[in-house]
Amino acid sequence: MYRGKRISVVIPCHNEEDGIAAVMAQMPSIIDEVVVVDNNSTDRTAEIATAAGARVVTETRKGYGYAHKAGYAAAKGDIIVTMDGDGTYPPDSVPLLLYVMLEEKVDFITARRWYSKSGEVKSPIRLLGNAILSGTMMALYFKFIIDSQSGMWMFKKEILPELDLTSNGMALSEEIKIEAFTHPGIRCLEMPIYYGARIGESKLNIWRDGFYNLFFLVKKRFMLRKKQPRLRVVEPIRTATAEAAEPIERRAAN
Ligand SMILES: Nc1nc2c(ncn2[C@@H]2O[C@H](COP(=O)(O)OP(=O)(O)O)[C@@H](O)[C@H]2O)c(=O)[nH]1
Ligand SMILES: [Mg+2]
Repeated sequence: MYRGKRISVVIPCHNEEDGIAAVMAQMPSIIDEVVVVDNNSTDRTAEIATAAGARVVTETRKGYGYAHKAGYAAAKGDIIVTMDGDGTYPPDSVPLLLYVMLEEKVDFITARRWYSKSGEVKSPIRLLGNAILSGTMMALYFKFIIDSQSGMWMFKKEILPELDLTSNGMALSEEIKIEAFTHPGIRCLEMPIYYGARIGESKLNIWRDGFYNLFFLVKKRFMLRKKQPRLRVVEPIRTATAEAAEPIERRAAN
């Protein structure tokens, strides 16, 4: 619980028995629940996650996007935070990101992998792939997001119905950022975080996922629907005479 908001962490996992316990061990106390989405694991991911205090939900349709969407549906919190089950994203940074989210009245924050505390450097091919994908996303959508492929973001659950998430695979990461950042009624921010060394093997198929994500960026550009500003509930101004006034709904100014 943080400032009256329940906080859920959603972690998609496909065979992360080595990483998930380490990630769980670092969860700060303000986290109300951790939802581990077991995506067709053949190892002890579910068992280890349960023992570490996570609620495990099963998604049998294989894919990062399927796993995320199952996790969002199961999460009970007011704010959902995502990260991988492999030790690369720091649970330690959740309190700071939450502080900024509530202080600045932001609805969606994506975490930019800034540099590794452990000194581990990403492979040149990953860095190049990331640069190409993020550059393409900026050019196509005119949004300044440096790390389009980050797996850590957080959002207020109330905005979920506004996000049109069509990807069932790795492209969900870029898609959710596009959907949020291009929405006129959703306030977004990218914030830097440290990242750590990966525990266990990467599940990414660099070439296949890389090219598919590039193709998806272009396809999505044509599919992107113009969205209306969000309906927000505006509290009435409390005066002595207007005590009993009902909340009124109106379209948000931005
Ligand atoms: N690639 C992939 N990852 C999945 C899938 N389902 C769940 N995951 C999890 O999603 C996270 C991201 O995958 P990962 O291998 O870490 O990709 P990377 O961070 O780009 O190296 C990990 O926690 C995976 O276990 C899936 O079908 N494909
Ligand atoms: Mg990862």
